[in-house]
Parts: sequence; C-alpha cells; structure tokens
Amino acid sequence: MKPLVLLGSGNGLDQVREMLLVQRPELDIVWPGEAGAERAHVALCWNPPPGSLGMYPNLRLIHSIGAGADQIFKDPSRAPQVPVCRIVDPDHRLGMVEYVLWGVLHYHRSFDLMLQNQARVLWDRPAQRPARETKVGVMGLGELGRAVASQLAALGFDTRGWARRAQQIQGVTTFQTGEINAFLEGLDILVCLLPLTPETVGILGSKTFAQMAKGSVVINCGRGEHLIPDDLFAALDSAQLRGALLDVFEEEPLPVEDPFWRHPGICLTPHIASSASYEVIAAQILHNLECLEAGASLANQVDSQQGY
Ligand code: NDP
Ligand code: OXD
Repeated sequence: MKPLVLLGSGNGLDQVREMLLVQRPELDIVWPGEAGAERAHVALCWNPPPGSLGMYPNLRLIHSIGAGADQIFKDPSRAPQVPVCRIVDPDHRLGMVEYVLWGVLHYHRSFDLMLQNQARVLWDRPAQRPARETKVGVMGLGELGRAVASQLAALGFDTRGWARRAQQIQGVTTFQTGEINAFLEGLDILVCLLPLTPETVGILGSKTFAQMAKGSVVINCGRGEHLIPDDLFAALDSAQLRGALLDVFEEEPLPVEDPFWRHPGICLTPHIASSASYEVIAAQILHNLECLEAGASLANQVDSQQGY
C-alpha cells in the first residue's frame, strides 16, 4: 500500500487521520520523516509548510482537509499537474449560515451597542429598523456565500451578492467582478466569503470601507489575508466602520499580543464560523482515494488556474 502523508497542522489533521484509520485500518498514513513518507502518493493538508509538497515526487493527489485550498497554492514547490481537492459539506454550509446570520443580527439589532451600554450600566434604547432597511453584501457566492445570501434575503434584508461570474439567487441583487463599486455603495454590513487568491488578497481595505455607509460593519469569514489590519483600525478609529466580526486571521492561533484581541470595535472568534465533521472529511477523502484507484474523476476538485 502506497503511503499517504499528512502535511501541516491544525484544523483536526490528527483526528482526520484517526477517522480514516477507523474506516480503512489498512491505510498507511504517515507524518513527514516517518518510514515510507517519501513514497507518498497522496498528501492530506492543512497549512502545509511552503516547500513541503515538492518533497513528495510521487504525489497523485493533494487533498485539503478544509473547504479552502489557498494554503496549498501558496506552496511554490507544488507540482502543477497534481490535482487538488477540497471538502464540500452541506453541514458546513448550514454552520456558515448560522454564524453569519448571528453576526448580521448582532449588528442590525444593535446588540453590540447594548452590550457596551450594559457595561456602563446605561439604559439606552438604540433605534431599531426593519431588515429591509439594512443593506447586506456578500462577497463570494460559492458553496457557502450563496446559501448565506439566500437566507439573508429570506429574512428580509436588502441583500446583494458579488461573484466573478453572473449569478441568480432569489431575492438577491447580484454583481460581477467589474461592478464592485455598485455592489459596495452604501452597504451597512459586508460579509466576506471569498477564497484567498491573488485577486482577493487585501480586498478588505480602506478603498472598500470608504464606499460603504458611515458606521457600517465588516464580517470576515474568508481568510485573514483578505483584510488589511491597519486599514481596519483606521476605519474603526474614524467611525467609518462601527464594528468588525473576524473569524479568520493571517496567523492562527491568533498570537496573544495581536491588537485584534483588545480593540473595542472588534469581536473575534477562533476560526469556528463553520467546520465539516471529521466523519464527512474522512468519507470524502476515502471517496477520492477510490476514484484515484479506479481512474475515475475526482470530487470537489479545485481549479488550479483560478486557485479556488
Ligand atoms: P467556493 O469556491 O465554492 O466559492 C467561491 C466564490 O467566490 C465563488 O462565488 C466565486 O465566484 C467567488 N470569487 C472568487 N474569486 C473572486 C473574485 N476575484 N471576484 C469576485 N468573486 C470571486 O468557496 P466556498 O463558498 O466553499 O468557500 C469560500 C471560502 O470560505 C473558502 O475558500 C475559505 O477561505 C472560507 N471558509 C471559511 C470557513 C470558516 O470557518 N471561517 C469555513 C469554510 C470556508 P464564481 O461563483 O463566479 O466562481
Ligand atoms: C476552511 C475550513 O477552509 O474550515 O476554513 O474548512
């Protein structure tokens, strides 16, 4: 049996290995440096260190154990002809819908202001408005963003969506890449559910914030590198933005000294907006191993040209 090698760490890589072995005990799943690793034909990855993929010349499949595969494309040693696959899970979608709905409602109903008031023992009733008067924009209308935009629209929010290609979602006004200004204009809440690619890195910066409504909010569930931290602090300090809900960071776990932890305008969560279960991740990897062995087409293959 040709080995599978585990590259990187975090996001449950150990648990995925255990789950795979429960289902297929005969699999030879090794860490770098363990016997046979150099012969690996499949790499299972979460944040593989740059330069690591190139150390396995027999790879026939590179599998992310998450929805995003950006960390794999960052490795310059990756052989471009080896297919890259990712996880797509309906429960992942539901988790993301719950998280973003919570975030949107938190700001739309001014719970952020009321929590601050409670800390000051202040009885003050922030103005409330109907959902149809709050403009929410979702960047990225893929497996996750599409479901999020659709549910926001179903709750009555004035919902916009932005993707590379033309999309149709009931109740959502959609825009394509070149229409970003019209998409952003006057938004109250911006949700980022984009993959990280050279085109989307740093997209949450001053230029974007300036086009949104005064006192608006950013929710970032994509990747830390989508956000330019100094631009966020400047926008919060000038009150162009009233708050930011951040789930993803350039370095995870977020270092204790990072100013994100302590800024009063920031609410942060430890990359939990949504996660696929280890059972589903293992089942999808096993399915793709079978496809590989049978020479059949792989599921959830990432477009290596686009990087997502
Ligand atoms: P998909 O690949 O299914 O969808 C990506 C979407 O982004 C598509 O609609 C695509 O447009 C759009 N897009 C890509 N590039 C651009 C661009 N340059 N301009 C405009 N739109 C663009 O991804 P998922 O929905 O599955 O996941 C999105 C991201 O969410 C992941 O890559 C990951 O980074 C993050 N994530 C975070 C989690 C968390 O817990 N915080 C959990 C899971 C994922 P088009 O439709 O036209 O191709
Ligand atoms: C991700 C994930 O890609 O958690 O962020 O699956």
